[in-house]
Order: sequence, then C-alpha cells, then structure tokens
Amino acid sequence: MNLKKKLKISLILSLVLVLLFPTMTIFASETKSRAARENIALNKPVTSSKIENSNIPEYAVDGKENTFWASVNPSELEVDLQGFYKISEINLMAYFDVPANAERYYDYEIYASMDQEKYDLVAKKSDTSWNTPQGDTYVFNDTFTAHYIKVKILKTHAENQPNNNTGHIKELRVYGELDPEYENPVIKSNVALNKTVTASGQEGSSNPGKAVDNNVNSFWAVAGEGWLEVDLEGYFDVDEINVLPYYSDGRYYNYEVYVSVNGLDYIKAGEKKDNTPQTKDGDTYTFDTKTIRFVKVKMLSNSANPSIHAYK
Ligand SMILES: [Ca+2]
Repeated sequence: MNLKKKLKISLILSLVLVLLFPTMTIFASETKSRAARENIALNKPVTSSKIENSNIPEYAVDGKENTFWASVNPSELEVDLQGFYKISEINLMAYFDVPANAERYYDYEIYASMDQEKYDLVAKKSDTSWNTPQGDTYVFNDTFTAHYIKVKILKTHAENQPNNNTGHIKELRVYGELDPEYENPVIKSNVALNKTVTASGQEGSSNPGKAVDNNVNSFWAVAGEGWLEVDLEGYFDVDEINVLPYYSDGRYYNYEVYVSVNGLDYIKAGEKKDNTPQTKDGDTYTFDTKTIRFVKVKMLSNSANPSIHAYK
C-alpha cells in the first residue's frame, strides 16, 4: 500500500447518447498542506493585458522556460493562486535572449491581493541589471497572505531597441504555504488524466483513452451496452464520484458506478435508474471515504438511442 495517497477524489464521467459510451475524468483533492518549495503559481488560472503574438498568459506559469507571455506595456499579468497562501518568495524570470542579442530589463512592480480590489506593492525592479536566466528573486522573511499576485511591467529597456515597448515573462514562480487562518478551497486535480482505461469495446477510432484525455471534443464510443474502467494506477481515498452524461435534448442514461481495490471485488458507489434528464452538472455521488484503485461504469440504457455514447 505504499502507493496509497491521502487524497479525496471526485470522478466525472461524461456520457453522450447516440452512439457513444462513457468517458471519465477523476479528480483528487489534496488534504495536506503543500510543501514550502512547491511553486504555487504553477498552472494556476492567469489573466493578462492584451497579448502579443499569441504568447498567452498561461505561458508565464506553465513551468517551461522556453515559453513566455508577451504584452505591450503597460503590461499586466495576474495569477489566481486558488487559495490564501502565506507568501515567502517570488521569482520572476523575465525574457532574456539566448544567445544574448538584445539584453534587456524591465521596470516592473509586483502586487499582492486578497480580493482583487485592494493591491499591495510587495516588490519592484529598481535597478538597471539585465534580465538573467536566474530571474529576480524576492524573499519575504515576513510573509504576507495573498490569493492573487499581479505583475505590472511599466517600461522596457532593451539594448539597441529603443522602441521596444513589450513586456515578456518566461516564468512567474510563487512560493508559500496555505494560510490556516483562512478558509481555503479544496484544490482538485484530475487523477484519471491519461490513466489506463479498458472497455467492453469501442466504435471506430473512439478508443477508451479518449475518455480520460481531458479533451471535451474527443470521446470513447461503443455500440449497445458496455462498460468502461479506469485504473488509477495507485490507491486513492475516494469520497465522491460525479458522472457527467451528455445532456442535450432531454435524454437520460441509466448506469451503475462501481469502485474496487483490486479489480476483482466491486462495490456499487452510485447508480442512475430514473428518467431525470441529464444536465450540465452531471450526477454526483458522495459516500464515506473508500480506498480504491479502480472505477467502473456499467451503461445500462439511454432514452434516445439503443447505442450509448460518452465523451469528455
Ligand atoms: Ca513559460
């Protein structure tokens, strides 16, 4: 059981109905506080002022040093940390040339906010040193609590490019721990994403893997009744499963959801046996936490077609 992870899980299944079959997305919620050195800005929701050349704001928090967000000054980038964190360090890796053809640095300010209304200046670039691969690191011995971090680039100083007025950020990294004095939302991650999936069959190229690829435009499909099973590839403490069937035109599905530790013995965790039309919220099943590795959905019927579809 050394693979056991202390996580809560919600499972989302997307089912379409006309020729398709179920699809799965499984979310896990971390219940422990995060490690102090984890970059809490990584892959968090981010917005910005007008982007330049399709260099979207997500590129500033994607963990990749070869992608960057770009905007025209005054440039603003704001990341939602999705919780209240006591911030201990911020590292801003602004754009630098490799090799250096045009050294540059920015005049910028970094703000912290609890509510997106009041912003406090917590750091600023106030010298003329060029941007470097190490970025600019700000350590806060006196931590402060923030939910949002905003960077404002005011002016660009670029060698041999006096008219350069764009701000580029390769990575914005934020470090800190959840502040227990504030109520923090449960942060969920999809533990089914790209995990191993098996099914009773498939229709055409709609293979079971498309049920867990986090792409709503791809789907797993099978004709007639069938089942889909996700191997989480580890043990998780699950307390919620959400099944999200296709919900247009008032159709409904009947199905059963099972969970299993070993893939041999199954416990029913939920079922839909009524005629209630499917909705965009899907069907949620909550129960006392169970440690499981497998989740299986057995499709019984749908109201619109003798075949069963699922997509995500
Ligand atoms: Ca990047």
